[in-house]
Formats: sequence, C-alpha cells, structure tokens
Amino acid sequence: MRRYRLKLITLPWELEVPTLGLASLAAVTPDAFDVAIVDLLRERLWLDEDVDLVGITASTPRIKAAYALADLYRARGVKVVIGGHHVTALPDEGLEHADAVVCGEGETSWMRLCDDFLSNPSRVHGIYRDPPPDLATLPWPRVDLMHIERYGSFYYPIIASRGCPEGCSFCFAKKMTFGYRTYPISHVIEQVRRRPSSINAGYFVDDNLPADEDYSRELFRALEREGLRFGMQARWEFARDPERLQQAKRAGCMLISSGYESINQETLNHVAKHATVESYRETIANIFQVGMLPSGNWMFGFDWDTPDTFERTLEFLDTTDLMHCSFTTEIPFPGTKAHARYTREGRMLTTNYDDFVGKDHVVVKPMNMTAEELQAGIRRLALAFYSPARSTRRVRRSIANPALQSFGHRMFKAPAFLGLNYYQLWQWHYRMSPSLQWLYQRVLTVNKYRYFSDLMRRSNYWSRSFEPARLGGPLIGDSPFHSQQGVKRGRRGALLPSREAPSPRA
Ligand code: B12
Ligand code: SF4
Repeated sequence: MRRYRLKLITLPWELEVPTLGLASLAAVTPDAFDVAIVDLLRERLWLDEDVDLVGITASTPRIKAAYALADLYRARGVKVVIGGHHVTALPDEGLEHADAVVCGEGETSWMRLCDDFLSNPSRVHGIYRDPPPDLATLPWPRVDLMHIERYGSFYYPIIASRGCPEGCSFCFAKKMTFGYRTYPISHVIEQVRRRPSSINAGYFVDDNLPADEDYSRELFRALEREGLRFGMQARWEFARDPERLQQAKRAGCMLISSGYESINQETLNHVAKHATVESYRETIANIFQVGMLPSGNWMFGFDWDTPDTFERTLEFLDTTDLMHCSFTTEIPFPGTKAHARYTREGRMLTTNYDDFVGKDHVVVKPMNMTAEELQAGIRRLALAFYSPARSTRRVRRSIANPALQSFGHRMFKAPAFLGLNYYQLWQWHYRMSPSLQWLYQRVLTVNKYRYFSDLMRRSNYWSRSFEPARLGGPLIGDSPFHSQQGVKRGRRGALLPSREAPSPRA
C-alpha cells in the first residue's frame, strides 16, 4: 500500500509551553501516513521536502504567518488543512488559504478528512465540523513526535479535561469545545507515565483543571503516586478550600495560574468572575500558605478601568504573595462576546491579527482613558512589579516560607525564583525596545537552526514508519476511530504503547 507523508506544523508563541493539539491529531491519524510534527520555533522546516498533506495550527496572533505558510504549500499543489481556535471562529477566512478548515475539537473531523484524502485527495475540501470525540476513546497524544527535549523541562504537556464550565466574556473556550469533559483518570496517569525518564515536571494544558471537584479529587489522589511536579490553570474559587489545595500539593502541584483579570469590582461583575478583591487576597494567601506558587493573570482596558487602575493594582499586588503575573490588555478574540460587542460599537482599532498578542498591544478603544494611557499604564505596572527591588522582596518572602520546601534548598530556590522574575523583566524590556526585539528575533532563528541532527537528516521525519498509538480492550467497541483496529490488549486492559513511543517509566 502506498504511504503518504503528513506534516503537522505549529506556529507557536515565544519559547514556552508546548501545546497538545497536533500530538492529539497525530494519535488518531491512520496508519497509511508517515507523520512529522514541526514546531517552527524549534526546528527548521524543509519546505521543498516531499509532502502529501499539511495540517497547520495557530492561534490568532500567529494566524497571518500560518496563512502565508499555507499559501506557499498550496502554490506547490500540496493539500493544506488549518484548524484551531481562530479558524473555528472564522472558517470562511481560513478557507481562503486552505483546502479545508477543521472547526472545534479536531479528532473526529480529522479522521474523516484523512479517509477522504485516502479515497481521493480532491475530496478534501471545505469546512469540517463534527461532534467532539468521546475522550475515553482517544489514544494518548503523540508527544513522542514533538521533540519534547527542545522545550523547557518544566513544561511537559498533559491534559485531563477539555472546555470550561464558565463563560467569561473575553474567552472562546466555551465555543471551542462541547461542555466541560474529562479524560478517564487512567488515561491521564498513562500520559504521565509515558513521559521520558528525564522529565519530572509537567504542565496541565487544561483551561480549568479542577473545575469538577469530584473528578479533580480523584485525579489528585491518583497523581500522588506518580512523583510528578506540575503546574495547572484553575479558577480562583478552587483556592477557597485549603483542604483541596493540600490535596493538590500532595499530588505534586507547584504552581497555580489563575485569571484574576481585575481589581475593579465593576469589571469583575461584568466579566462573570463572581469575585471580590478580598476573596482574591484570601485565596492567593491560601495557595502560598499551603506551599505552592500563585501566578496571576491580569487584564486592563475594560470599560470600567480608569488611569488610576494601574497604581491601585500595584498596591494590591504589593500586599499579596503573587510570585508571577502576566499583564495584558483586553484582547477580544474573534468569536467571543467581547469581539462582537466592540465590533458593533465600532471600537476595534485594528483588524491586524499580528496585534492580537495581548501584553501592551491595544486593539480596542478604551472607554475611560486613551489607548496611549492604557499602553503606558501596563508598561509602568509591569516594570514596577518586576523591578529588582520588588522581585527581591518577593523572593525573600518565598524562601522564608517553610511550606515551599518542595521547591528545593534555598540555595537553588532563590536563583530560580529570581530568574523567573528577571525573565519577565527582560520580556517587558524587549517588547518596548526595537533593538532588543531585533536581537530576540535572531535568538529565535538561531534556536531553530542549532540542532545539528536536523541538518544531518535534512528532513522533519524521524522515521519513515508511523504507527498510531493503540487503543485497548473495551474502548475499541465505542471508538469512532475505525482505522485504529488491529489492537493488542495489555494487562488489565491497559492501552499498549506504540512501537515508536518512549517506553513507560518504571
Ligand atoms: C499552552 C497554551 C499556551 C502556551 C503556548 C502557546 C503556543 N501556541 O505556543 C503559552 C502559555 C505560551 C500561551 C500563550 C498565549 N495564549 Co495560550 N493557550 C494554551 C492552552 C492553555 C493549551 C493549548 C492546548 O494544548 N490545548 C489542548 C489541545 C488538545 O487543544 P487545541 O490546541 O485546541 O487543539 C484541538 C483543536 O483546536 C483542533 N486543532 C487545533 N489545531 C489544529 C490543526 C489542524 C490541522 C486540525 C485538523 C485541527 C486542529 O484539534 C485539536 C484536538 O482536538 C490554550 C487553552 C486550551 N486549553 O486549549 C490557550 C489558548 C490557545 N491561548 C490563548 C491565548 C489568547 C494566548 C495568548 C495570546 C495570551 C496572551 N495574551 O498573552 C498567548 C499567545 C499565544 C500564541 N501566539 O500562540 C487562547 C487562543 C485564542 C485564539 N483565538 O487564538 C487559548 C485558546 C486560551 C483561551 N481559552 O482563550 N498559550
Ligand atoms: S474561567 Fe478561564 S477558561 Fe473558563 S471561561 Fe473564564 S477565562 Fe475561559
């Protein structure tokens, strides 16, 4: 049987957390394909390499580059498919650059699309939108195809749920997925066990991992035995209960990242956070006391923000133990309620998606200040928060906290925590300085070219043979993925590792 070459390409954002979308698709790709997952910041793309089908993923701020890449492949006559959040919101726009667009969670459509391709490539055409998969039937994401060693070793990606039960006005999560659904605990534990033996820390890419209390309690109990340290994203309410926090800590959780968004009560009421500033103060303290690092995400430019919001936020931050914060303008991504409202009100300042990166980029005309005041306010706040004096004060408090023992000896903790702060300081400085941006672009380019093994292979394919992850026992009957048949069943009906996958940890 003829084999086909498939390239799954991601255009990521800076050198941080890997995403799991392409690894999830690779896992359900029919056996007739050799698959390469290519991260454009971490490896060179051999554009002239033989390829039959290309799948591209990108979020809104990188979508223009993704479209340009798609155009290049299509000019060569290669079939191109685009998926992800942005094209789910704007499928017709995606179709101007791709043969097909996959909307929402991709697995079911991807299987259908691959079947179309195998029967006749010209059938790959138009918009694919199918019901989301039953998570219990999915094989493990093929992280082994991702050159995971090229990412930070704290960021090994794991997934336990999809979607979020909440509905914040600026977020697309609800429209992307179908409700809030969880993977079987055994599936998550197997993902953890399959990590390379050199990796002891991971990051849950879930939007809101502990959204279901019963499930998360069970998951944390199961994780206690795995020796994994991890970070996760959680709504602020999770940290109200110190007992749940203790359980997360025992499971290995080191960092909890939450979208607090604002210290303006009116804003909190309007974006459905159901929070008060005092409840934030209390929950942040709970996380810190239990011995985990709280990380907060803040947004500015909401209609109730005024020029003094930045100073008030800094005063608030100075009285909490937040070690790490992200500061960004409100970015209304296409498809969100916020985007519809700002468009209706004629307040969008740009439709250039390259500007939808957040941080200090202003894309909406603010209500109670000018765009310049908004940008200057965020920059002032970020530079003040990450100033050496404040960073040192925060690090001192953290290493004095006996509950943070699991972060290691203070000799290592202090430089690690300071490094985290200075990295953010550098990021803010380079955002504001064209010469540092120039320098950073060079760093990214060098990073892409520094892998000698790539040059020797002159290919993105590690191996010509590709075997999809296998499904086990009772799952087969329910699986919509018919071409994953021919499966072996392990002891206790466990999913068996594929030949190419790294062997499970002992
Ligand atoms: C890890 C992560 C990051 C990492 C890495 C991002 C990167 N691209 O490199 C970091 C922390 C750096 C980051 C940064 C940002 N992020 Co982010 N991030 C995520 C997160 C939490 C996990 C992604 C993931 O692995 N999901 C799990 C996989 C299984 O789902 P998936 O990626 O959606 O893939 C499925 C489908 O989309 C589809 N699919 C996807 N691609 C393709 C391609 C093809 C060919 C097909 C057929 C199907 C398909 O099939 C997949 C399987 O079902 C998501 C939230 C989330 N839970 O998805 C946000 C998310 C992607 N981030 C988001 C945002 C807004 C940002 C920032 C702009 C935030 C900011 N203001 O600074 C930045 C910049 C992002 C950028 N330019 O890429 C938004 C994107 C919105 C949008 N319209 O694009 C999301 C969705 C969060 C949200 N709920 O709003 N992020
Ligand atoms: S809690 Fe987070 S993931 Fe859920 S809707 Fe709000 S912003 Fe999106």
